[in-house]
Amino acid sequence: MAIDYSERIPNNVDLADDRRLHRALESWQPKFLQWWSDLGPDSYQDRDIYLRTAIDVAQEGWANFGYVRMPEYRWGIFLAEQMPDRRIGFGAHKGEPVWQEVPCEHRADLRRLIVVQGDTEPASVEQQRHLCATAPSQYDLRNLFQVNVEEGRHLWAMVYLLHRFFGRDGRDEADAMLERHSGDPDNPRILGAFNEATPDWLSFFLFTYFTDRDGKYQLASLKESAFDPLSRTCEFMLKEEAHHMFVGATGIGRVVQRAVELMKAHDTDDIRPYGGVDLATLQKYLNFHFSVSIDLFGAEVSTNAANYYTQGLKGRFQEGTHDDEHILSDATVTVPDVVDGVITSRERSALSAVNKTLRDDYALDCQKGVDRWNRMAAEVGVELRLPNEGFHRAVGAYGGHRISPAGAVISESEWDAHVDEWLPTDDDQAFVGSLMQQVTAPGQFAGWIAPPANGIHAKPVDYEYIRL
Ligand code: BYC
Ligand code: FE
Ligand code: FE
Repeated sequence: MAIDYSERIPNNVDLADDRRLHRALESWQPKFLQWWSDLGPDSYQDRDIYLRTAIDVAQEGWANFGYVRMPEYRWGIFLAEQMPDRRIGFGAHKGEPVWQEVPCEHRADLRRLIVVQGDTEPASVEQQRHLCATAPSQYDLRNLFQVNVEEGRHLWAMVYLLHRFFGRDGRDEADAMLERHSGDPDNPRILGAFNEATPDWLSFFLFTYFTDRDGKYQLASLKESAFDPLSRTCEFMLKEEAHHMFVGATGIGRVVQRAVELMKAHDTDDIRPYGGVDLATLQKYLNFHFSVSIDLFGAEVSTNAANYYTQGLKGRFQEGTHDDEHILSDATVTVPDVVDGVITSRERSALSAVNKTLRDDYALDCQKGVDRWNRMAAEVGVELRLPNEGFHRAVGAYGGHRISPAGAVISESEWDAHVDEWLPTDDDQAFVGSLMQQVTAPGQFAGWIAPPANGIHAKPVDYEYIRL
């Protein structure tokens, strides 16, 4: 279904036919724009940027590329096509028709899931606000802005659901999305990783690789929802999400490529004097981002998650591909436990452990990119690794324990003695910060990162992605 761009709020949900909803969203729109101007990218707002805008929700040809100024980006409401006769795929209501309205008894839980999801979207824009001052190239700067406008659109996606289906509470929640702020001590974002700083581009690439990938897995689980409008909106969000993870995967790949080139040219691991990110430092950054991202999956054993599953609100990753009854009535899985200073495991019902199952799927996906980077790193005899899943954790079974990247339970004093080898130190961050010099001439790249193999949308790498 094509999207009507003559509307002030582009949409494919017949907004014009619902006067009240239309008015409510039109009164939220200026608050969003004010937020974007206050806490979105802190410069370049008046520049023409070569951006992709969704114009259709079809499989092919859904996006249009052209120059837009960010405040004029057409943020809108796009749901994937409704599937005729779609049935609930799991849980106690399996086989029943999906819901087009919110059943009373599931209202609180659905609202909570939508609010948690929605909260992450503007949080990431806030976290990335200052990066536009230190971009390694015009190509990268454009990608940052693409990610930012789409995260803004993802907020719109959740705000639509709140306004359309949750009445006054929903409108209040939509307002609160613009009132909590990343890292605000008084009114922080809901989930941990979204209150961390993204101070430099190395962090940005790791964030889009690891944290946007949590987005992929959470959205994919919500796409299974019995609440059809949520399912359809997540399906379309996932399409946009692919590019965010591409930015991360190729960004880190280019950092590794440059590091390997410098290591070979100078025959040393210590490439800092030559302006490269040494792979030991990259490993520490990776340790940090992986650990805070796996915290986003919640506790391994969660009654919340079990209830969401049984009620049909949130499924597993690609629920349809699981070869079982989709009820999880007597299946068990092993979950980790830390007992007397060792990591052990115990059997738990698969139903109570759906968070852990999703996290395992996620970790396997994370490993794929690491393997790809390692093909380059192998040329210089280096191997990057995901740290043990217990390393540097705050949530779930590992929370409150000290665990090394290799998976040993250690004491507080051992932790203190080694933490500087495992997580970025102030010095590491200062060094990475010192590399972050703005490069904006088309086709030019900062020395710490290799150019990409291809430009955006079949344009050359030295294309004028931003009219300066
Ligand atoms: N930080 O029962 P549990 C994205 C809370 S990213 C702080 O295990 P549950 C994006 C939890 O809320 C995708 N608090 O939790 C990426 C609960 O609180 P209550 C975002 C945490 O509910 C990049 C309590 O601890 N989407 O889209 O099973 C850029 C007990 O925990 C954390 C979603 O998250 C934490 N890390 O699972 C832009 C999907 N973890 O109830 C965008 C929606 C847990 O005791 N959310 N808590 O007050 C969910 O499905 C679930 O809420 C969670 C947590 C998976 C997050
Ligand atoms: Fe998003
Ligand atoms: Fe994203």
